[in-house]
Amino acid sequence: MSLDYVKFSPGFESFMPKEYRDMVEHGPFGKKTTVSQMGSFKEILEEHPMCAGCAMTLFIRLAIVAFPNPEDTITVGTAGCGRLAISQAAIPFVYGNYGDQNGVASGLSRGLRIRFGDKPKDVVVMAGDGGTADIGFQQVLHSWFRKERFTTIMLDNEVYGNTGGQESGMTTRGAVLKMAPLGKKFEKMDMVAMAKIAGCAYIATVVPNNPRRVESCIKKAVLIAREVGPTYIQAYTSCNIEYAIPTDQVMADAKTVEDDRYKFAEYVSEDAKAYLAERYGYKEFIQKPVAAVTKA
Ligand SMILES: Cc1ncc(C[n+]2csc(CCOP(=O)(O)OP(=O)(O)O)c2C)c(N)n1
Ligand code: SF4
Repeated sequence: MSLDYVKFSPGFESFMPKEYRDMVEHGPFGKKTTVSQMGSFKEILEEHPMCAGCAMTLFIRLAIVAFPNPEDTITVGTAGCGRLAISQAAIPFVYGNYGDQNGVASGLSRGLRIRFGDKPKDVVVMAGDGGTADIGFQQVLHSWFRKERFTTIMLDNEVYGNTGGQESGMTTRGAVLKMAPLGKKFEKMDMVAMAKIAGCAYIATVVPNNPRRVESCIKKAVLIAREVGPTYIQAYTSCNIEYAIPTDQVMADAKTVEDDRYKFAEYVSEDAKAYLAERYGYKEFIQKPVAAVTKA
């Protein structure tokens, strides 16, 4: 997509559905909108068929608001709950076989660079923990080792939510689920450590409670992936159905889990810091001049 598509063909404005007119007139395309303005503009994702109170949906909504150039962004997903929401968004979504999202995104990202040259077209993968750490694991890891320049977001609800509660590699040890009644026997996989080993230029762990933080992580990850290297965000997005979290407790649960074992952490490579400072003016990464050492 591009801004050329997000407008009316001459003479057709009055014939377009209201939803479409709202999107053209009040949507975020070509503007700088932030999570703090939510409620005052037409969002790219407004309706979805996911369970009431699902934290994954809130995270996906925040992530899409945070895309630096939504009109030039393509999302890639796979089987799992998340795609039910992502596919409702008014930006392109590519959906392949279960687990092949990072392979698809690799080809897409390379193809877009050949086709559009210097004009950034951002590719963002959003997939569940099963799709990322289990079934798609090999493709995820290899895309990172190959230094494919796109963002991978794991929607980590620590279970196969869409198929009724099987354990995943990201389920914590001992967790009892509908289809893991004896409790998980192995540790939660350390995908952050693997992302570091594989050379991701930006890695963050977040929960959806802090929208500004989510926004900041997504923006950095997408910008860095344009030129520096692969980026990875791991988001705790609880499944209130499979973990029996009352809907009014979903955010409280996220806070407890964040304090306990899902602390916010961010890794930015030195190349990525320099890039964000020089290209996008990130003050926190501007190198301070080293004070001259004077000999006595
Ligand atoms: C090749 C293949 N195997 C199995 C499935 C069935 N399937 C659909 S979603 C899913 C699990 C999804 O779990 P996860 O990736 O953690 O996402 P969540 O639903 O929890 O968001 C499975 C096994 C499938 N669609 N395709
Ligand atoms: S099953 Fe779980 S992850 Fe899937 S939509 Fe429902 S609450 Fe969200």
